[in-house]
Amino acid sequence: MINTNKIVQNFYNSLEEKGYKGKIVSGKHIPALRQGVTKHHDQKFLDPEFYEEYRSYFEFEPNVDFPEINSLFIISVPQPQFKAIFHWKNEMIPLLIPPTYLYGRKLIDQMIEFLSEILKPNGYNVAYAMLPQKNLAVRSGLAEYGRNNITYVSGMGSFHRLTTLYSDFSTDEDNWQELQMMDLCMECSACTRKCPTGAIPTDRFLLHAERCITFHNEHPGDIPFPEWIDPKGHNCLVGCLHCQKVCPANKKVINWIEPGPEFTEEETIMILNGKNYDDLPIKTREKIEGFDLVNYYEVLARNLSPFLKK
Ligand code: B12
Ligand code: SF4
Ligand code: SF4
Repeated sequence: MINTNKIVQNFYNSLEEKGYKGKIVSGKHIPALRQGVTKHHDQKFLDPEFYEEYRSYFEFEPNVDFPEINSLFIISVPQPQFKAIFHWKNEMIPLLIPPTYLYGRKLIDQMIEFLSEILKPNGYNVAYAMLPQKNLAVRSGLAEYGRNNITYVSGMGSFHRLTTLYSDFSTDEDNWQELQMMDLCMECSACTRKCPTGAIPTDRFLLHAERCITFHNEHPGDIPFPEWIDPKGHNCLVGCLHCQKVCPANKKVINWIEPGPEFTEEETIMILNGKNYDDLPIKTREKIEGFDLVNYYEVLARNLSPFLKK
């Protein structure tokens, strides 16, 4: 007879040992997670282009190798910023890469392994879930929303990566609560004021995602930035840190910066000229692969250009 309480306890103990945090939610809430997104679409609160682009990020009727999804495990892992350096015209141009951009796939694999080690010996299965993770994290009580629409986990601020896993493991444990904004936000609007594009609204909670710099600098590299973005607003190689840097809830993590890749002037020129990735020298490719930046290679030329003097 399998003792499910012992398995749940083992999950929480293992999280603590590793410095992670997590929660378990019943699989029955998947339709509510879907509704959390579609209701904003139905009310026309989501930009249509944004909605079309991102709906494929979610799988609300997942295909898994086991008969039933009984539980969702959501795990949060602390994440640093990385500093990339580009040599250009005898100057060093440092550019931050915000938390969660690097080593994403590696972390997902680690999370699958982490949970499998707990559940598999007891005969349960684990699969990667594509669900709206901030909503799930806040519903589960693992995180709270900031006014900037990013989630905050106690002790990690917003510098963490969320991973959700499905399982056929069944337990009475079901953490599900109302959406929650941090108390700190009640008396604060620093992020709203700092956002260079007005993406964080003053008249509603939901972000104007189509105005967020991240939406535009993650787009394929052949799509130029819209003219309404002030070039001075760009602040990262990819993504944007303005609303996280200014946030008092990030005081403890804001200086956590790890060294990222450093590109010689010759390499910077190749990147700016849009050289095909496969035609880059092997040393440059190794550097990009070593930092898990391959998926972002094609946005680098466009994203770098506002920072380099002509
Ligand atoms: C689409 C997407 C984007 C889009 C849109 C962002 C957005 N806010 O929706 C773009 C490209 C702009 C983007 C940007 C960023 N993203 Co993003 N993104 C996603 C993705 C794929 C889905 C997010 C989503 O569900 N959007 C749909 C909207 C409707 O959901 P929501 O934002 O949770 O909105 C809910 C609230 O508004 C709530 N609500 C409505 N009214 C009210 C009122 C109150 C009072 C309250 C409390 C709540 C509330 O209801 C909404 C829906 O349920 C997730 C990965 C995933 N699978 O979850 C990553 C993810 C959310 N992104 C992430 C990150 C890191 C970022 C950036 C910080 C990247 C950067 N710049 O460094 C920025 C942050 C921008 C911002 N201020 O939000 C992380 C979040 C980490 C964290 N700490 O929360 C995720 C989880 C990826 C990951 N695995 O690490 N992202
Ligand atoms: S800057 Fe202020 S309002 Fe914005 S998320 Fe942080 S605490 Fe909340
Ligand atoms: S990531 Fe940048 S552009 Fe997007 S909401 Fe935050 S400050 Fe605004």
